[in-house]
Amino acid sequence: MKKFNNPIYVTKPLLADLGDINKKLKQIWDAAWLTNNGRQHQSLEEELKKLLKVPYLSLYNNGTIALIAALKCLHLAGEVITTPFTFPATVHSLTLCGLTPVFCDIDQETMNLDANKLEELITSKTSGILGVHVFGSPCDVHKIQTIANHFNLKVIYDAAHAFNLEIDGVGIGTFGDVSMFSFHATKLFHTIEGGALTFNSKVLKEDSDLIKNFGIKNENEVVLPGFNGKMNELQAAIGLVNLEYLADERAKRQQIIDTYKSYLQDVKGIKYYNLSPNIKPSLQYFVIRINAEEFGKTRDQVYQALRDCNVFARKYFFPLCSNYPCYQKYSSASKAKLPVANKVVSEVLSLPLYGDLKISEVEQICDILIGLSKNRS
Ligand code: T4K
Repeated sequence: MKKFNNPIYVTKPLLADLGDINKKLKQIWDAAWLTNNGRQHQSLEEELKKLLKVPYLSLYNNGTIALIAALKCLHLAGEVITTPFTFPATVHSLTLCGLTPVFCDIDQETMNLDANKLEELITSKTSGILGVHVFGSPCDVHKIQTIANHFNLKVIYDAAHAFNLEIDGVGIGTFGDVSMFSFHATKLFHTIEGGALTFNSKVLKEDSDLIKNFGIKNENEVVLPGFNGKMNELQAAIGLVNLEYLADERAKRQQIIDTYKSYLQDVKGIKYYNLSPNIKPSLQYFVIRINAEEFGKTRDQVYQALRDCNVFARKYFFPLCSNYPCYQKYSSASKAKLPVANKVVSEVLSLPLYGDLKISEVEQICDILIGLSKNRS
């Protein structure tokens, strides 16, 4: 197997031309306005509203703080049903807001909350459902909403992986009460650190803008307890510049994903999830699932073999949130109640995906994988 001379990471941030960034920096310097809803911030909000096809959007300094703000704006209490198969930020946000996470098992194919298992977890203490469009595969938004309406629950989506995702031409950020997007450096669209909330309700947008600015309404009024969740002008400027690269980055990523798929489609024991044609993909991750019996090697063996070749794939999202020591006390975290999630988390591997990745490098990664499948022990 051919080893790479330099490390290939799971992602590499989009690095815009420094000349373009300097032009934006000059505007910021000229305005002498660095944060607190400046011009760059206002422009980015407008641009993203259009791009994501949402009526209201509020920028944040990172996705986690945005999610915490969303939970606060919705005044949730008691229990919130969520997925164990996600980045720590999702479940920790609930805990940090004094809410009790109730873990629901996931769907075998989409790896999202299994909407068929939600109802049995609803109690008199349940106030909301927090779904994650994991790896940019959308949750069953219609079924979740029907259940939420029936039981009078709020719906929040962690759309950290779902930038630009659309279902039948409808922006993913319009489903549920609030959606959170992450603009971290590792995301296709980024502001280095950053995030946003999207809403259908003007009132929620106003509350969000207050909560991220200490609850300050004007110089004479502080109307609610808030914190500092503001995106600054440099972050917003990076975002505006990066938007100009979005179409090109998406095209390159689509080509990389197509290459992975064409090489791996017939490899026994490797599968990947295909989105249905009515979905515009986020192109954020390319995740394979390894069936150890069919492939002849476990996911961990494949992960190690790739590392030995200088390819740093990631086991997102291992370990499962329900298996963290801080969450084991909850009865919903028991492995017996989450059989699908506990199985899926031992199969997944996120392969390198970023616009700068050369097609020849993708082919080399596929050759390594194919070589592993042939060399069965
Ligand atoms: N909800 C979900 C479902 C999420 O996935 C996330 C974040 C959040 C909520 C929270 O949103 P934020 O508060 O972060 O906005 C990374 C990201 O830091 C994290 O944002 C992301 N999800 C998660 C899936 O991936 P790590 O711990 O894997 O990052 P790290 O530092 O290991 O970076 C991954 C690889 O990227 C490195 O191996 C190399 C490369 N890299 C990374 C950085 C930061 C670079 O080449 N350059 C860089 O500057 O979490």
